[in-house]
Amino acid sequence: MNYFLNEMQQEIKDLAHRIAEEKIRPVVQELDESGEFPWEIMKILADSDLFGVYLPEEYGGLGGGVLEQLLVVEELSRVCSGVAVSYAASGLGAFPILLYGTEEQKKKYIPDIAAGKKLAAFGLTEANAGSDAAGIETTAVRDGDEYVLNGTKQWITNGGEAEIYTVVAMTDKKKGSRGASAFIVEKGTPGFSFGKKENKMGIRASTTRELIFNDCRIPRENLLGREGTGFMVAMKTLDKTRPGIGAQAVGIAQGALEEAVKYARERVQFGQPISSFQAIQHMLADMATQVEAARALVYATARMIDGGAKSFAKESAMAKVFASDVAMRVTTDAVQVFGGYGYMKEYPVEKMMRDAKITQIYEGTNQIQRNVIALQLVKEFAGKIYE
Ligand code: COS
Repeated sequence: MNYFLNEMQQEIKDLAHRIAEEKIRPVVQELDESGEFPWEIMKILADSDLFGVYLPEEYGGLGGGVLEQLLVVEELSRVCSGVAVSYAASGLGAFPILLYGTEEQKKKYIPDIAAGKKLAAFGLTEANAGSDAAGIETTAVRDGDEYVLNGTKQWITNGGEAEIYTVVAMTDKKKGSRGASAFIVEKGTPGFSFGKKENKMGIRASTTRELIFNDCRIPRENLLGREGTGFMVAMKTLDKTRPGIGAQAVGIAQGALEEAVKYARERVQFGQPISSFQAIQHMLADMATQVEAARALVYATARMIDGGAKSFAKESAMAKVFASDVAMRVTTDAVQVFGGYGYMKEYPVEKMMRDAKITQIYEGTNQIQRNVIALQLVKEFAGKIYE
C-alpha cells in the first residue's frame, strides 16, 4: 500500500532496508545463537545517522518524528528484531529526557544519543512491578545536592550496553504513583552495576539485564521534571514508544509473510507448488491483509503523534496490541506454511515466531493495553481525556 511517505521518510526507510539486507541478514542466525550484542551493526546505524532520525535538529538529530523512527524499527525488524529493539530501546531511554528534560539536560545527553555515540535505556520494571508499574520499590532519597538510589530494575533492554539510563524511583512511597520521580543515571556512577545477562526465548541479539543501585549517588540536577512526576514521565514516554513495538511487530510479520510466500512458491507437493493450493493461498491472503492493517494503524498513530495530538494513549495502545497480535498469528501461520521445515532452525520463520511473542508482552502486556484503551474510551465518553 502506498503511504505517501515524503522524500526524507522514503530515504530513511530505504537506507534501513539496505542495512538490514546487506549487514544484518548475513549474521542473523549467528546473533540469534550467540546472543552477542550487535555492536558492529549499532556502529553502522550510527554512521548512517539513523539514531537521530526522530530527534530535533537543535540537539543533533535529523528533525523527524515518531514515524521516521518507526520506519527504521520496521525495516530492521523485518530481518532481525533483536537488533531493532536494541536500536529502539535507545529511543525509549531518550524520550523521558526529550519530553521532560531541562535545556541543559537535553544539550548534555541528546546529541550523543542522536549520533549513536551513546546508547540509552529506560529503567521502570522491577521484580514486583511489571504491569503494576506504580508498585516499584527502588528508592531515591534526597541528601543535600544529591539523590541516593537503592533497588534493582529488572529486564532492562540495553542494560550494561547503554551509557545513559532514565530510571524511575520512589521519592515518597506514601504517595503511591504520585511519589515516583524520574532520574538520569550514567553508567560508571559508583554504586550502579548490572546483573547477569538474561537468556531469552527470542530477540536474542538484544541485551536484557538488571540495573542494580546500591547507595548510588547522583547529582540533584539529574532529576527529570519535578519530584513526584516520575509515573507521568513513564506513562507519557510509553504513549510515545508503544507504536514502536507496533512497528517492530509489523516488521517481524512482514518478514515472515515474505518467507512464507517464497517458500510456498518453491515447495512442491502432489506435483505442484503448494502456493497453487487454495488452503495455502487463503492463509497467505489473510496474513498479508493483517500485516497491511497493522501497518496502516501503526503509521496512522505515528502521524497523529507527529501531527501534534495532545492525547494518544488509546491509539498508541491500539497500535501496539493490534500489531503484536498480528505478528504472533502471522509468524505462527508462516511456520505452518513451512510445515516441518518451519520448526527447524535452518529456516528463518521459527526465530520470527519466537521474536514475535515478546511484542505481546513488553512495554505493557496486551492485557494492560486493553485496559488503557477501555479506560480512555470511558473517559472520552465522559468528556474527560488526558492532556
Ligand atoms: N498519560 C498521562 N497520565 C496518565 C497516563 C497517561 N497515559 N496513564 C495514567 N496516568 C495518570 C493517571 O491520570 C493518574 O493520575 P492521578 O494520580 O493524577 O489521578 C496516575 O497516572 C495513575 O494512573 P492509574 O491510577 O491509572 O495507574 P495504575 O497504577 O492503575 O496503572 C497502568 C496504570 C496499568 C496503565 C500502568 O501501570 C501501566 O502502563 N502498566 C504497564 C507498565 C508497562 O508498560 N511496563 C512495561 C515496562 S516499560 S518497557
